[in-house]
Amino acid sequence: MRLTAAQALMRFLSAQVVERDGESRRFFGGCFGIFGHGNVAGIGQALYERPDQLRFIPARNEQSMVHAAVGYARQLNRLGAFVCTSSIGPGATNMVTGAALATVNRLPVLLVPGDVFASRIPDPVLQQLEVPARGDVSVNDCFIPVSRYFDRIERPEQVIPAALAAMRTLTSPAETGAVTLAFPQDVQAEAFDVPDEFLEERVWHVPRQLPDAAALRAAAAAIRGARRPLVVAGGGVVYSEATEALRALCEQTGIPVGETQAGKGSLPYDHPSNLGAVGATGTFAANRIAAEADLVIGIGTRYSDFTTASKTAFRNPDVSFVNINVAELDAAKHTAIALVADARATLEQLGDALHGWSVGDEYRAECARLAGEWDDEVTRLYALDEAPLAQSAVIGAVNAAARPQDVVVCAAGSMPGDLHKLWRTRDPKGYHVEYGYSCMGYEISGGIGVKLAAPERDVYVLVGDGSYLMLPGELVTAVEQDVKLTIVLVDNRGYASIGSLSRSLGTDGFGTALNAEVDLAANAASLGAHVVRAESIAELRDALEAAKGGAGVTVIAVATDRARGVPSYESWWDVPVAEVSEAATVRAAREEYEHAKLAERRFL
Ligand SMILES: Cc1ncc(C[n+]2csc(CCOP(=O)(O)OP(=O)(O)O)c2C)c(N)n1
Ligand SMILES: [Mg+2]
Repeated sequence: MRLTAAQALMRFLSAQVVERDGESRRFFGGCFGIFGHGNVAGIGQALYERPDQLRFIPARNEQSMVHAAVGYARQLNRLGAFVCTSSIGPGATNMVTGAALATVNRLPVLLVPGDVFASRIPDPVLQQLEVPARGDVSVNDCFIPVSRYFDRIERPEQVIPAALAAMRTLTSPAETGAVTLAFPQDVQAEAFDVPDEFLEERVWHVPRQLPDAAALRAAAAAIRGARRPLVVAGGGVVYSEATEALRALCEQTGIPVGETQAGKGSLPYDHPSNLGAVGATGTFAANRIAAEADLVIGIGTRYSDFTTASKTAFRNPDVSFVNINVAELDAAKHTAIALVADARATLEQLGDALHGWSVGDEYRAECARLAGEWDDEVTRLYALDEAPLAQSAVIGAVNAAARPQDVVVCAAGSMPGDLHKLWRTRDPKGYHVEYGYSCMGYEISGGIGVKLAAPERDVYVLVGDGSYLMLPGELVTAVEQDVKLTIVLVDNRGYASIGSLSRSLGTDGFGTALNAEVDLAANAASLGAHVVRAESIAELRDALEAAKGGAGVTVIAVATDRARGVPSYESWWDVPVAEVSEAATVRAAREEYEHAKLAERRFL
């Protein structure tokens, strides 16, 4: 069949199916896009001609449309994705941040930026970068380090290998992330004879890789020999749908769990084995157990510096690691016994291998007691309700309003750390904080993606004033597409998180306050949201209740107290302090810093 390269790619993408455990679904939920001269006549034409093939959703900013695609993929445990199409030049480079976010978080998105003429005849086309020493470079080369697969489709028939490689990467649990197919604007519109088989439905099986038998035996022996083991549950537990298997293993063995940001929800918050968040934004329960753990079992975790409290969380001099991860890169971290394998399949096998073994009763009781004490602390922080409002009370009100299956979405500022500690997660897909890239501006668009993936869940977006100002424009997309969102805009007049970090480093919050009279709620209203201003917890509760029954986009604006943050609980984060300074505050902070750094480990 004779099709343009763009038509062939879009037809192919709409026919891709993903299957795991015998359940299959169409892989692409649709295509976000903004047209320009680099894609309007190619991909734009293909989508226009066959609107039934792939749902097209016009966006307002290319970065935020990638965030929406990421939100979608994460909500579906990477068994679904969106295509994002942009023009060349700024439209394309606007997607680079989104690509980095997807790749860092190991979440699939397919980016199709336009590219300059392959023929090179009109060079330089509007928005073309000219590199004196290279004819084959365009701004799209910026995608290379942030993509798990990159190709530039220089001839129409090259669509075939590029599309197949893209799908292989996107559906690979170990390799997934951003895939970029840079598509020169002339090639998009050129035709070629497309083999029928290329356009037929194609099923991509997502495997559950089993661990190496010797590594599994070694891991089981290490666990049997441990007295104070701790599971660190990361995003891989959730993506693999291993939460039930984890619960079964914890109940069988008594091993407690600390959760990373992406792994929060691995166990219900009130499970006696759940110590809550671990690391720099961890609970005292998880951090005390981590400090003395003799064996850390990392499951589906990248061990980011927040998880390890910059390698100070695990202080037992004899601590060792067992890692279960589909990615070899992660499995090998901290000189671990590496099980390069699917989390669920491995937990099931470990359950058998640990038959008859459990931790001591004293350790089990100590963990359950700490988990209970932590929950009391959450209750205390939720109950603070004097004005100006504490952020913890806002979290408490949203948590009380949300049903177990509803989803909270957040990404940057002081809110992610507070949510990590305080959100009571009751469903594995109820907590969605993007903290691999912690990208300000992710929140609203990420929320759109979540809602598109899970229309049956209500989505609560918590966004700071700083994050809101970065990318409010996608509110318009939510309004236009009638995507129901409840957005709580937490206005503390500036970058509270970085302000307190700055004060802790001796620099007095320099450059972090918002010093202009601006009305963000009015801004949200002008973009089509239904806006409510809440000045007390009672008003916030009423607004949340009213939003439940309503449709469309509700923005609830609350002013909070910048000075009243949730403390950190027996943890540390490595942020370097100036070695020399005229300020005594900086010198004091440096002294403390040098002392704290002594606790950093290498796990060799
Ligand atoms: C795109 C981007 N730029 C800068 C940062 C660094 N940063 C992290 S949090 C933050 C401030 C966030 O402000 P706000 O959304 O108001 O939340 P608050 O800290 O006040 O809770 C900044 C600047 C970032 N994470 N992302
Ligand atoms: Mg703020």
